[in-house]
Amino acid sequence: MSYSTIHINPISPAPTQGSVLVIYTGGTLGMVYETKGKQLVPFNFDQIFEKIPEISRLTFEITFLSLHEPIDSSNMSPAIWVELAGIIEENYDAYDSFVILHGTDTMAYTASALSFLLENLNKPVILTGAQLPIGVARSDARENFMTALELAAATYPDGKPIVTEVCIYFNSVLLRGNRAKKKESSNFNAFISENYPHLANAGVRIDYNFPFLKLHGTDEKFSVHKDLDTNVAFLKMFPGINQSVVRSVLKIEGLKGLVLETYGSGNVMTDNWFQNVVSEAINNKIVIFNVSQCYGGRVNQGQYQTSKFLKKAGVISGSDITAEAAITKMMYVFGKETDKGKCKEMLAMPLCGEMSV
Ligand code: ASN
Repeated sequence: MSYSTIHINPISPAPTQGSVLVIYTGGTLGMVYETKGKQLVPFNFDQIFEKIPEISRLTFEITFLSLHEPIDSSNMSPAIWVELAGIIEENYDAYDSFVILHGTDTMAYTASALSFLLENLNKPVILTGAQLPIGVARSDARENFMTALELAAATYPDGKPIVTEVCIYFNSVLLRGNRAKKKESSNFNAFISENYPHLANAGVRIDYNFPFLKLHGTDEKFSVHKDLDTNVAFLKMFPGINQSVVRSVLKIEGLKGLVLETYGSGNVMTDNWFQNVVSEAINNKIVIFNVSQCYGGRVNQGQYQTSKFLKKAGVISGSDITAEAAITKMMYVFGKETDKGKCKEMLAMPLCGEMSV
């Protein structure tokens, strides 16, 4: 894939403080209304700079890089996640921080995937986007983008970055990327993080929630994992789900892992047929990860009778992980490990702050 780049040197008389690489993937932020087809489509990223000229007033160096073909994030894929991780790897030493402009629809999946792929990350990777295109008068693009840049460039007095993890910045809040969920498509507050506090609130000042930020890591070398295994699936429980649906999903050829979206604190129906299908699947080496349909709270297998058998059968508790982090974690774990026992161990413990135990 080829990329286009634009460098922006600050016009401010203040000395430059650091460098940010902005990677443009598409999304509403950079879309225009195509009158012929009456639809929103991504446009070329060099027009973004024209729309936010105040970027040149920032006191750090910004370099723009765009995917050759910007996409609506509904077309996001594991191949592009690996590509994004590769871009960060290639540019890791040359830049102090990274901002990814991304559509909101799958931003939480991308943030989760990158949090696993970017191993021993010690620099900010901040995803942002918008609910309204940048050219629209009431667009949220300008504020989201400008503040994401400021957050990415923020350092402690010793020059170390304040943020050293993959985050989403949107509508005044900075969230841990693998704890975020898109919950809103009409209002500007698109993302929530029910099970982990905001990392920062951007009002007149930017207030960091220091106890909850990932600490600057050890000196272990930054590396990028590039193999994601997509032999995974979701199965969402609902009253009335029938045997053939459950059986068909668990019989998918090559299936290695299933994220079972359960009720409340990890509960499911206790019908014999359901218990048998789950046990058979586990005997056939399919890993089942129990994730709640609730946005807040956590899975506690065994708290109710309706989750006891899952624990007994060997279903892994997802604790308070989001569905987005759970499915991408499975792709990562199966791409990294072939031993099913090790995969289960990795799923059950937090790898980069995605769940509490
Ligand atoms: N469909 C758009 C996208 O995810 C939605 C947005 O960015 N607000 O690319």
